[in-house]
Amino acid sequence: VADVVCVGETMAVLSPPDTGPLAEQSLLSMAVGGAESNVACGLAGLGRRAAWLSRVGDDPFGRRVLAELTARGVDVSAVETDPARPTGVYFKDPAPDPGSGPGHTRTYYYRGGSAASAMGPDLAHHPALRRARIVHLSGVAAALSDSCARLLETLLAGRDDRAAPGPLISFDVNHRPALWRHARHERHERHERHEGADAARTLLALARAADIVFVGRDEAEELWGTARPDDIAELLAPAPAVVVKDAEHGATSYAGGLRTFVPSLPTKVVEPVGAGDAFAAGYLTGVLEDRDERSRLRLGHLAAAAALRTRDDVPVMPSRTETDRCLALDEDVWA
Ligand code: KDG
Repeated sequence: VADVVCVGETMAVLSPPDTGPLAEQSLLSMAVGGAESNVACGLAGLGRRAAWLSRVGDDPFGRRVLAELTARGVDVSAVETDPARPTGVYFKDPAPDPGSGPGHTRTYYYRGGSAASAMGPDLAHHPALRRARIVHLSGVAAALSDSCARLLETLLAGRDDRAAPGPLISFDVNHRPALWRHARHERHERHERHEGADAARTLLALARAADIVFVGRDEAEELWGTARPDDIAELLAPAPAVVVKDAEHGATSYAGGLRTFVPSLPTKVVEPVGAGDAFAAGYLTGVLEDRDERSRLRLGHLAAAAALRTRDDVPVMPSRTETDRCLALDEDVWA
């Protein structure tokens, strides 16, 4: 039985082997990435039992996704293969603008009508979810399709009664403007009203209903016009634990009436994609291990630093000997 079940879409990732612009490449390498399965891989890499629940196409990309996640120790036994829809694919452009340095990777998605976008509210009753200690979701899935948005709503409904039995729901806001633009465009084409595809409103409602919320200070500002971590926590307050991440500065958690800030680790940034997911994996490892807030945030930063140092969406996690050593450090030598 998995400690954490992560639900969302995972794609084949095609990216250039160096940092040149995508338009000038002739060879691309293939890897695997998806916000929620990145978290599952991070958890498995830190020694926790993680499963990924989703759908893939009956194609080489779907097979690659399943093989790679399995190799990283993630349980994919509940994943459904769709004979009619493809696995999503995305491309990375490391140098979208002339002179852009590391940290400016742009992504191009080819995932409309994918097998995972056909997930729907019925999946909320999957037995794997009932047995988990934590179910991890993200705002990416809410933008994929109406049925995926309804799946998230169904999974988060009922959390109004926080004392009700069942897994904790962890939610990473993960705002992807390109996906929301696409969702609005699709509705416009179908002559439907647009409200359901409004990122600010949808992501706020989902985040407030969760038990643990991860949000970047930048995305909170973009979505809700709120940039102060204290104000963001207040906005999301019905959620018992809110973690506001502020890039290279640090992360603040608001939980149990306590506010805890832990600075980020200074790290050379090779590519930022996947750092937020690694952070969530580290923090959730701390939750599963019943550690205090400071240790949860430190585990988050340690995992995120590993992701920042690699070009892959999913890094090799630090060893538990290394994390134990860092958790024991005094405040003044931590960062
Ligand atoms: O957080 C990293 C993810 O963004 C990446 O792996 C791909 O899931 C992905 C997405 O939708 O952007």
